Parts: sequence; structure tokens; C-alpha cells
Amino acid sequence: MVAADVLALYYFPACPFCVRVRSAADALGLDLELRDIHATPEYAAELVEVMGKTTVPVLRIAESNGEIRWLAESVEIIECLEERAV
Ligand SMILES: N[C@@H](CCC(=O)N[C@@H](CS)C(=O)NCC(=O)O)C(=O)O
Repeated sequence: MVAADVLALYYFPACPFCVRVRSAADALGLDLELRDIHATPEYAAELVEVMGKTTVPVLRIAESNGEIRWLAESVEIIECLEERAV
């Protein structure tokens, strides 16, 4: 069996850019693990460590080869999701 990439979205519910990303993922039928940075301070701390700030949305892509990639900016995240859904 081939392992699939795992997508996790760092977000908070009232963030309109995050809502846009979540809506796009829903429309594309893609499953995102949701990591609310307000409900779970550890997620906010991870963002500061990796991105240097807590601006969301940020997509964490755990690739099947073990590599972890981080992607910020809602427009770029949505483009990435669209490419994955093809
Ligand atoms: N250009 C960014 C804007 C992201 C943005 O402004 N996020 C806000 C929430 S809607 C935020 O995280 N603000 C708090 C911060 O920057 O620490 C995008 O499209 O993703």
C-alpha cells in the first residue's frame, strides 16, 4: 500500500482567509487535518518556530517520503490543493 501525503491546516475559525482555504478543500474533496492555533497553543508555537510568526492559514504537508513542507498564503495554498485534486 502506498502512503498518502498528510495535509494539516493551521488556522483559527474566525479567519476569513482560512475559511476560504477550508471551503476550497471541501469543494475539491480533500481531507485536511485542522489545527486551531487559538484552541491549541502548541500549534501556534510550532508556527512561530517554523514560520517565525503566527499568521494563518499555513498548510503543513507531510509527504509520503517523510519530507515536511510548509506553505503560507491562502492563494498559494488553494493553488496547491487544486493541483493535488487533479
Ligand atoms: N495574505 C495572507 C493573509 C493572512 C492573514 O492576514 N491572516 C490573519 C488572520 S485572517 C492573521 O493570521 N493575523 C494574525 C497574525 O498575522 O499574526 C493570506 O492570504 O493568507
